[in-house]
Amino acid sequence: MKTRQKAREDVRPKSSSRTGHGTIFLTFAHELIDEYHFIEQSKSWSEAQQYCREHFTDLATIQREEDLSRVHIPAGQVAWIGLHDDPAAWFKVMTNASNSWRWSVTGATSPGGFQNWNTADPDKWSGKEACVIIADSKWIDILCPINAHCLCFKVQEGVKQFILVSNYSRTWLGCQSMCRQNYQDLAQIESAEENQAAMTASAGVAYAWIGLYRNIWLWSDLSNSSFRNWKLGSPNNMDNNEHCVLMNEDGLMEDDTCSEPQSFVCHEGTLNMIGPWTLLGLRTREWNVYMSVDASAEEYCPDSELMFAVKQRRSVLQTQMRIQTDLDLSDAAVSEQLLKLLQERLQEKIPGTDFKLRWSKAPEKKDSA
Ligand SMILES: [Ca+2]
Ligand SMILES: [Ca+2]
Repeated sequence: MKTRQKAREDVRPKSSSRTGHGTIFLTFAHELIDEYHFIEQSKSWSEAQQYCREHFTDLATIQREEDLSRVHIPAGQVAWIGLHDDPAAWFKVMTNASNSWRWSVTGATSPGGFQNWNTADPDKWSGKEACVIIADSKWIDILCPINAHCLCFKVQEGVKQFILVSNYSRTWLGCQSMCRQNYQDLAQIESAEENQAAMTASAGVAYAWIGLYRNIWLWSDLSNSSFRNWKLGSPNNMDNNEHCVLMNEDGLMEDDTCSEPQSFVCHEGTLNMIGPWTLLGLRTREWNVYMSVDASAEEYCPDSELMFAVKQRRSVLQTQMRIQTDLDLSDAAVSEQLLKLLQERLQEKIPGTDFKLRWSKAPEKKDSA
């Protein structure tokens, strides 16, 4: 705290420039920059997850291709990352996990949990099967881009009706689009009676798409990153037992057996923030802007960069900054211009972050310096 006080004094604006300054609060949210840590210890995927959650934020999430340059896996080695596809979420069950089965019409799983899987399914064969057909009443997961007949549904006078469109076959997405245009959606089947009706409607064909699908793979920190960088031939779900993802030195991903002991990559959300009373360089002939940051951060590093290091699970952090300026901030045009300048300056100082700035309420004038 002592060093912090010193840092604050060193860069505090001259008293003359503070005369008549108003103080306002600014709330900003921005994406944390992920720092990656390669851990050379042999652990199963779950053990690695636990380790990362204890020591850092979580197993690594890759948000975008640029992140790969900051993950340093030694040559010839592979390491677990946060991507996995736990069968407890989807194997013959309907759960609320985001990698579980859901219906096209609701985007949600069946509240009643009704399912009628074929004995051998869902097996995620080839590591890629994420859409469902009905074949003689049984449900089978297959590859979504395959062409099949479409079993649509609509609700008429409170009764669900299933409609098989004859002489027409498309991929799962193609059928979804056709069903949505002409009926309600691809078939949603939530009880034994409805399954019987769906079977009757599709009796003329060997199999037909129904509305069941899932987003296979889920990040350990529940991030919604859609970034995938599969190695050629991956995923392949060898022996129906590969539900966790390894990455190599080139950032290429493959699925493997979760219990296999491997090195791993953790990530840590880190925020670099400009410290107390740092002049942001917003200096014109007429005015200066200084800002301070409310010290809710866990750690303060009073080095020359005046950096906060914050460990945070969420990827968006909200912080309040106090702005001190002799500008008339009650003037909307002025405050808007200032916001824009601050945004540009922060983006310059902390590249790769996505700042969203907005003004919040102005508290009563208080000289806190
Ligand atoms: Ca299958
Ligand atoms: Ca594999």
